Amino acid sequence: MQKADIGLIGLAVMGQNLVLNMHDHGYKVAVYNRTTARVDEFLAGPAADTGIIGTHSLEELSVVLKKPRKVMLMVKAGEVVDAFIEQLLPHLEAGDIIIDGGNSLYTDSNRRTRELAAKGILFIGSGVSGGEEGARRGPSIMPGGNPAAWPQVQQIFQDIAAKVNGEPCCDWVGEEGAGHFVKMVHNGIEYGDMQLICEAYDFLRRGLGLSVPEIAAIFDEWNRGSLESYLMEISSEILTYQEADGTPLVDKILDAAGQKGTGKWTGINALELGVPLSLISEAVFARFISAMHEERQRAAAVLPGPDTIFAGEVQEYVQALHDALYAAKIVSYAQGYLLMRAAAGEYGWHLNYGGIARMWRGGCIIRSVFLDNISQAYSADPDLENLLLADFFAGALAKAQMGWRRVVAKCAELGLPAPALSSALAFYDGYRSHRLPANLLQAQRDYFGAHTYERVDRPRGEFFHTDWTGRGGKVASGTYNV
Ligand code: NBP
Repeated sequence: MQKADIGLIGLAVMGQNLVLNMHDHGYKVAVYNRTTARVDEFLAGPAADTGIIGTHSLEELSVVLKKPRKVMLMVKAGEVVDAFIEQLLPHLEAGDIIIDGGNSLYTDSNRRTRELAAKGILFIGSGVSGGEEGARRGPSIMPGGNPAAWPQVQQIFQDIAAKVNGEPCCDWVGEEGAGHFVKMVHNGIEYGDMQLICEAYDFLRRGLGLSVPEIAAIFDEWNRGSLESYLMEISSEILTYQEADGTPLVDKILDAAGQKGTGKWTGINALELGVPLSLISEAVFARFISAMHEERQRAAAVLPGPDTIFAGEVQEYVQALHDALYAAKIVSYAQGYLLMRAAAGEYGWHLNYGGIARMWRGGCIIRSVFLDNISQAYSADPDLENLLLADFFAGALAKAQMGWRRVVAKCAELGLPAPALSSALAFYDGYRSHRLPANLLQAQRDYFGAHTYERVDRPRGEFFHTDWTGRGGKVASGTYNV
C-alpha cells in the first residue's frame, strides 16, 4: 500500500475539511479519531473514493506514514493535545513531527516544543484560521515551533493555504509558541474589528436613526474602499437578511454576546507584557457588558442618559464615521503589533511582521485590503517601531482624526457607548503626547509609598524621594508596590 504523506487526528469539522483539502492537492492522507466510528463514517461519506487511509489505532496510523512521520492534531485544545502526544510517543521515532493545528494556548506550545525536542521529536504549533470554509478551500496557516520541522511540512502547508496574488497565506512565524501567539493576536484583532463594526452600526441606527437596509447599503459601499474586509462584507449581508415577514433578522437576535476566550487571552497577555492593548480589551469587555443582559434591563429603568436627539447633517456624520472606523482600525492593528513585538522580545522570537500581515490577507476572518498597507509598511522598514509612525498610516490618521473626534464626541453627547472607537482615540492622543499627567501620578506614588520619581531636569535613571509632609522618612521603598 502507498504510504501516507501526513496523518491527521481529529475528524471534527476542521480536521475533515483539512484532510479533503490536502487530498485535493495531491497528498496521501491517513486519518484517526478517538471515536473510531467517525473514521468509518468519514470514509463512507465525504471521503468516499478518495483513497484516504482510515486507521483505528495510533499504532496503525504510525505504520502507514512515510518517515519522518508527520502527524497533525486537530482536536480540542488543552489536555486532549497532551494526552494524544503521550499516546503517540511510543509509536514515533527521532525526527518525526507532531503538528498541533488547534487553538492552543501559546504557552502550552512553548512547553511542548521544548519537551518534545528533548525526546528528539519536532513540534509545530500552528494557528489555522478561516473556520470550516477556510479549512476546505484554503485557510490562513500560522506555524511556529521547532524550525527544523518547517522544511518538512512547508510544501504541504503552503499548498493547502489560501492564496492572495499567488502567494500562500502561510509562512514560518517563529520559534516555540510563536505561531499560536500570532493566531491569538489574530483572534484578538478579530474581536476588535467586529466591535468597531458593531459600534458603527449602533451609531448609524440609534444615533443617526437610519434603517437596517440603509445601514446595509452604507456597509456595502464602504466595503468597496479602504474599509474593504470580509467582516464588513458579511455585516452588510447580515443586515440584508430578512425573515419571512420581510423584517431584518438582526432585530430579533438577542444582544448578549458569547465568546470562546481567545480575545480574553490576548487582553490578559497584554496586561502581563505591559502593552496598552486597549481596543481589543475594550472589545472583550463590551461582550461582557452585553452578556449582563437581565441586569442591563434593570439598570436601563434606573440610570438616566441624555435627552439629546441627533440634529445635524446625516451624510456628514456618515463620512465622519467612516473616518473614525478607519482610524480606530489602524490603532487596533498598531496595538496588536505592539503586543507581538513585546512577546518577541520576551521570548526571543524572530517574528517577520510584514509576513504576518501577508498571512492574514486571505483565508481568515480579518482578511482585508488594509493588510496590504501593513505589509508594505514593514517591507519599507522591517524595524518599524509602531505602525502609526509609518508614513502611510500617519498620513491616514491625520486625514481621519477630525471625523473620528466628532463621532466620539457625538456618541458621548447622545449617550451611545463606543468603547472601541473612543479608547482608540484616547490611545492615539496619549501616544502622541509630549507630556502626560504621570508626573502627578509619580508624585502620588512617592507621597504614600516612597516609590521615588525621576526628574525632567536630571538624567533618566536617577531616582528621588521627597518627604512631602515633613512627617515622613528619607528612605525610599524598594518593595511596597501599589
Ligand atoms: P472540536 O474542537 O470540537 O474537537 C473535536 C475533536 O476533538 C474530535 O476529534 C474529538 O473526538 C476530539 N476530542 C474531544 Br472534543 N475530547 C477528546 C478527548 N477527551 N480525547 C480524545 N479526543 C477528544 O473540533 P473542531 O471544531 O474541528 O476544532 C479542532 C481544533 O481546531 C480545536 O482546537 C479548535 O479550537 C480549532 N479551530 C476550530 C475552528 C472552527 O471554526 N471550528 C477554527 C479554527 C481552529 P471524538 O470525535 O471522539 O469526540
